Amino acid sequence: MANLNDLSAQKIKQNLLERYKNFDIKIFDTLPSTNDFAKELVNSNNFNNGTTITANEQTKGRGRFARNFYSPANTGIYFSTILKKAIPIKDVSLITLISAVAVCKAIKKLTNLEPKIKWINDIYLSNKKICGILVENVSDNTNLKSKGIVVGIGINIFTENFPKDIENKAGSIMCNGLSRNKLIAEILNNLFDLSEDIYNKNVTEEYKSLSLVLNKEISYTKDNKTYTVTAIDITDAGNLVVKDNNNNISVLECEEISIKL
Ligand code: BT5
Repeated sequence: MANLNDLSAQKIKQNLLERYKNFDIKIFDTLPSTNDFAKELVNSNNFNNGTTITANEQTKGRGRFARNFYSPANTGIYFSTILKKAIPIKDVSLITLISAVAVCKAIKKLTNLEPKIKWINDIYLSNKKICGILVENVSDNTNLKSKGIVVGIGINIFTENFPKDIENKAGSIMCNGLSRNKLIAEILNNLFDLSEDIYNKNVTEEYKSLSLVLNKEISYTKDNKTYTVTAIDITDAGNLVVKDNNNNISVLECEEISIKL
């Protein structure tokens, strides 16, 4: 089964573009959460642009809204990289769009598979979730701008036995010979290239072209009421525009949506 190379900072660096070769890549066998570790580094001002924390296993991997991200040893990729950028807090959500595009492009390049994005932060392959992204901001002392943005990415590569509650939803890339080191490097190359200009409208277009939800019926719950609507657009701010049966338009910012696959 798994043809996973051992995680290695040196091998990740070998596959980074020349301009990113000075990134500090830290590898751990096990951590509670690479995002927690990275946020501590930002809080203590102990980081550079591109400082990246990778763990072979996470014991408390996190998703949005304090949900768990299952992160068993050896069969996946769990890492957090820090963008040292001062951007307005309201624009931090754009980094989620960029990260999703970066992951899809890297997987396509190394495996020729074509993953899709389920708005806003999940990557799917063959209708199964293979990756989740958690972007967290640490603000500077003005509280208006970011000091460091932590981009956490978890990808199932050869994970086969998922816990009961996600066994119907989760999947893995399952591509023989895929190197974790190369995939991490390729994602970092894409992510840092794309984050040069977070307002680049081509990224939104690319995100839309990779969308699993556009023009599909989706449902979401708000204030204890469930709505079934059609997803019709994604704005440059990363919001999802939806339309109900009476052609009423609403804009979703971060609600969890579900889609029948
Ligand atoms: C996410 O949240 O999917 C974001 C996950 C980010 C994980 C990375 S790993 C490195 C870094 N360190 C961390 O601690 N986190 C980041 P969300 O959209 O809220 O989805 C969470 C939901 O996905 C769970 O409630 C489950 O239903 C499902 N899930 C959990 N583990 C999964 C897995 N391994 N594969 C697919 N789905 C999973």
